[in-house]
Formats: sequence, C-alpha cells, structure tokens
Amino acid sequence: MKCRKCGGLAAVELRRHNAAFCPPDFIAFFRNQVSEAVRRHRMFTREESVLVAVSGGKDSLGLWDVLLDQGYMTTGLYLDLGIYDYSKESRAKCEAFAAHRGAPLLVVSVEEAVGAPIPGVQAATRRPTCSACGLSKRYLMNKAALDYGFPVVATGHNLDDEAAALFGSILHWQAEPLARQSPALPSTHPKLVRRVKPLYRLSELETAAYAFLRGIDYIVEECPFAKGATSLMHKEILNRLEEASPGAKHNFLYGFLEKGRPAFERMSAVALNECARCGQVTTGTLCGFCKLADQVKRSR
Ligand code: Q46
Ligand code: ZN
Repeated sequence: MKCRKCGGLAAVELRRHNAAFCPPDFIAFFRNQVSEAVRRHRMFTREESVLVAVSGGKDSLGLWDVLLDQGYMTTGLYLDLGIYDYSKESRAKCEAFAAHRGAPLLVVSVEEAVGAPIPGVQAATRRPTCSACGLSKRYLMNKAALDYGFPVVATGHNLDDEAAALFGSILHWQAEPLARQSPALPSTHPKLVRRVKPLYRLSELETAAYAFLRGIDYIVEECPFAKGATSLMHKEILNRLEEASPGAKHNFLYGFLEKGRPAFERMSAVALNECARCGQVTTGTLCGFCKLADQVKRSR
C-alpha cells in the first residue's frame, strides 16, 4: 500500500476515504481534520482559552496533543470520578502527559463536589451508574469552565461516539438529545459555556492510530462500568455496517447534522433558569446535580 500523499510505504489505511498514509502524512491528515472541524463550526479562536476535558484515554489526550501542537491556549481538566484503580491510573496518565508537555491541568474531584465517588453515588441513588456519571461530568465541566473563566470546553468525542449516540437517540426518537447532537453547542445562557467536539470527523481507529504514532501514553482499559453499555452495542452494529459499506458511519452522522438536526432544533427550544441553590443552568427550580447531591446526603 502506498501513501496517497508521498507515495512512500503506507502505515494506515482509511477505507472510507479510499486512501492510505505513511505515518507523517497520517498525522498531518489527522491534524487537518481537527482544523477543519474547528474552522467549520467556529469552535474557538486562537485568542480564546480552551478547557480540554481529558480522561486519560487516546481520544482526549490525542485532542489535547493536536491543540497544543497547533498553538492553541489550552488547559486540561481531569474529573476524578473515584472509580477504583481505573480513576487512579487515568489520572496518572493525564498528569504525566501534562507534565511532559508543560501544560496546565486542573483536577476536580466528583467526591468533593457531590459527596461520594461515582460508585457511591450509584449505591446511594440507585440510578444507572453512567447516568449519574454523565450528569456529574457535564455539570462539573461547565462549573470548572465558569469558575476559571474559560469560554469553551472541548471534549474528545470521536465519529464513532457521535454516530453511536445518534443511533441510540433515533432508536427511541428522543427529540431533545437529537436537538443537542452537534459538534458545537453554543452558549445559550450566560451560565452555560460553549461545548465543542473537534474530533467528530475522526473515527476511533484513527484516534488510536494517531495516539500510537505520536507515542502518547494513554489508559487502554475501559471504565469498568462501560461493559455491557448499550452504546457499545450500537458501536458494534455501526461497525458492521461500516465494514460492509465504508463511509456508512460518516454519512449517517453528517447527513443528520446537515438535514435532520435543524428540524429537531426548531422543535425543542427549552427555557433555561438558574438553579435556586448553585446558580447553574437548569430547566426546573433545582438542577439535577443538586438533586443528586441531596440524595447522596440523605442516604448517609
Ligand atoms: S466513565 Fe462514567 Fe463512562 Fe464509566 S461510569 Fe459510565 S459514563 S462508562 S464514558
Ligand atoms: Zn444546582
């Protein structure tokens, strides 16, 4: 296989682009895709400080690596979920990456914020672990950005994550998640920061290849609660489609963003208030995170 750019020996084949690249040209291709995402969706400018949410995995550390190399002003944000050894190891990977690159890293503990680590929150609330975790992550990312003055939070969601989320929402025709499914969510309230996903054009395989070729030391193990998650089943189904028809995932997601999402966006405009206790954005009186913290407190 020959590199599409230089004709040298290719190391990464991208069937959906009908192309193959040698390591340096693949790295350039990857960075170009990130630049294209940032430009197309006006995610952030070089004058803005970007808070990059890092989990210690290949996607988020790969994203931080690209943004650092492209000269953006970035700070990492690691949310310590308190999930046994997984959290200890993933935090160590983020700290080592930040130290190696001389980049600032903020660490926020879920236990300090909500009163228990994620497994404790699950036990106290009997809510599915990933739902309590997802709610906590979204809340704490926004809060950290507001507290430290960042206008935007970037996450490492890739094409596979986005296509699987879309597939899940369509299976149940969930209008609100469909309206919010976007590579860039603008700030619609002074207490809500912009959220962007600069890797949405790159597949999981591509982010793994990038991290490997860049020598990024990331945590390979999945969170123990990811096992059996429906999102993994949706990814498997989409992978089978992709195998049979390269580009299927890409067409599914991009087609929705272009043709489907505007309709859902019009349908579900919700009024936002400030939480009576913490002041963060909510559709009710008390936000979901404050309710979660109350449940944890009551269970003690
Ligand atoms: S970290 Fe949290 Fe994920 Fe673990 S508990 Fe579920 S949501 S699987 S991305
Ligand atoms: Zn609140």
